[in-house]
Amino acid sequence: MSLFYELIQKYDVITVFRHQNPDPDALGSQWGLVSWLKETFPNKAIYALGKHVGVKPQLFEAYDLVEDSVVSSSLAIILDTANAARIDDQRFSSAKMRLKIDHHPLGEAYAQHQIVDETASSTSEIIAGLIKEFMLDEAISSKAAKYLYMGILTDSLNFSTSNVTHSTLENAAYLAKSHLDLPKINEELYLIDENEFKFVNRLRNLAIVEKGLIYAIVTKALTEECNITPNMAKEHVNDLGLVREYEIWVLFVQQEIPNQHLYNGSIRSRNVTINDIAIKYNGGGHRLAAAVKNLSLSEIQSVIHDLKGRLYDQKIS
Ligand SMILES: [Mn+2]
Repeated sequence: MSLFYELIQKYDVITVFRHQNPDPDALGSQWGLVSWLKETFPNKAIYALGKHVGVKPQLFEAYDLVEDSVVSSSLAIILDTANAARIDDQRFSSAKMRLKIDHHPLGEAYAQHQIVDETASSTSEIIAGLIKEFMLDEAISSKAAKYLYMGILTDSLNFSTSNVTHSTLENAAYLAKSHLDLPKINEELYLIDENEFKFVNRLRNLAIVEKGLIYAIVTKALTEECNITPNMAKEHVNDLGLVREYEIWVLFVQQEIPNQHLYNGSIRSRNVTINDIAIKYNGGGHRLAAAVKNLSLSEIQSVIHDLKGRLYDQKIS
């Protein structure tokens, strides 16, 4: 019996957590797992936790309000989160038993059990694989499958990142068995509105290019002017990554915290490792896709300096 199945069997109350500022992989793996658990184990109490609103909240359900006593009696499954501090709802630590399921490297062991596959392109892919095995390839509901498929599609940038493997495609193919409307899912995820279109045009114009690196600093004034949130702005980092000459692309977005002027950043790279640099600036992530947090403008300049140094080292080695 697999660890996943064994733990689920054992607990009648299951709480499912994911990271703060959730992206579609965090939300897709959470809602995919929660929906499937509810359908498969109707006698168990299953809850989705975490109050942070992510991008495209309309594509997911509203979180559950859960009493402390429920959390402490539960099996907590924490998804897509490398370190404990980033879990959206710190009550996970009071759970009777904890299981971490993740694909981030260099993670922290905050649960008694973990299923971590650093080679997986998304957490949704890992969940789909676990469900596929449990279901012996029988299709699941289209509702659960759609959530997981959205997570796989977005974290793998439409099956284009270097960690996409035969198993990514097999798990996605398994989900597609549930009669998914694939073009509609793409529209729901990727069509942008006029405000975002206006923002992307501004972004391209304000970006600064230095050798093989392109970066943009997006102020609160700009997101307000374009009528979009900092989280929506952040999603456009890859609009800077389509140019052959730019090997690293970075988007810094000023946060909405009153009386503070700090920026969060998303760093992407085609080949050169960047997550070790991100760790130095309140961040972390995958080898080629990482994030940094709470930076001043002068710290931003030192991130850029470090990244340029990395590109330079690579060229001379
Ligand atoms: Mn992920």
